[in-house]
Amino acid sequence: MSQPNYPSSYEPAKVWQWDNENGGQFASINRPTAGPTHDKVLPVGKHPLQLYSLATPNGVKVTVMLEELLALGFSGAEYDAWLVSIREGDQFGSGFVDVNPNSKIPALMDHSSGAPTRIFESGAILLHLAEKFGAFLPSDPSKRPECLSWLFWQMGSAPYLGGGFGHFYNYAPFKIEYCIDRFAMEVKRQLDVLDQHLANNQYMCGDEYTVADMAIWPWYGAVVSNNVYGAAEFLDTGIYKNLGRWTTEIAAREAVQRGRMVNRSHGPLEGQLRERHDASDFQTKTQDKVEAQN
Ligand SMILES: N[C@@H](CCC(=O)N[C@@H](CS)C(=O)NCC(=O)O)C(=O)O
Repeated sequence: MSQPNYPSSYEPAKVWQWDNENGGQFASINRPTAGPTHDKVLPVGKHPLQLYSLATPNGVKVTVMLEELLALGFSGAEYDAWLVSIREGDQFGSGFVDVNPNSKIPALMDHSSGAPTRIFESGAILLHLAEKFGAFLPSDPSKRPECLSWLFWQMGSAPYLGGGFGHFYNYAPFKIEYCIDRFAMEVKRQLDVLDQHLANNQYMCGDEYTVADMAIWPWYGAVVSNNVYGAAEFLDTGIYKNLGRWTTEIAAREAVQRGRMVNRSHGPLEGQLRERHDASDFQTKTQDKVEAQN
């Protein structure tokens, strides 16, 4: 066997020091401390639910859920979606930090019951909405734990996909074989977990489409359809046939297609609805139309 390419010139210092120059393309937003960097009041719109987010996989989970709830006829799920530009550092504004002390999208304020309530972490937001509306989470005690298990599986697994594999394969300033090998191995294992499960289940929790699908699809569906990291070939995702079938099936849902557009500020202009304040915005406020008016 050939010897892997392990660079050995780096020796960790006794105590780690923050070198801002060393942060790769996220140097401007990454820092080793928490809390706000500047004062900024968050806008509040007219709907009960105020979402502060961006159309990354973590953000899309929530906009898909809200659009699915609205499609089912839950008018209480009407929402204003405000764009949080994480590359500009909006997540460190004082108002945003008040809603999420962890400074990450998505973050939700629920104004519908008494005092406004904050919810952060996409899993908590999905669960809050599922419980609030009694939808997309089985109530049957023999099914609910399975759904919660997959929901929390996503929360624990995706950081290896995004922060591990995606970072070192796509974003790191140079390729480190050890890191890419380690995380490619783990991601392929996760893809196989999903593929084997979906061989015998239409959705993550059997025949019912739930918050578990909404949490998992934006990440793992995106890898399979080559929408993140450009790694579908490298990971040979075509071999995961059941995962591919599920990915396509979910992508075809109208609410999913709408949810993907909300707070999107990249890609084709007609697919970007940077802010959403009304259902009609999908027809009138996509970025191609906004720019045509200017
Ligand atoms: N576990 C969190 C992860 C959220 C997260 O990592 N959000 C990213 C975008 S996908 C973010 O806001 N990053 C900004 C930063 O790290 O400063 C969740 O599921 O909500």
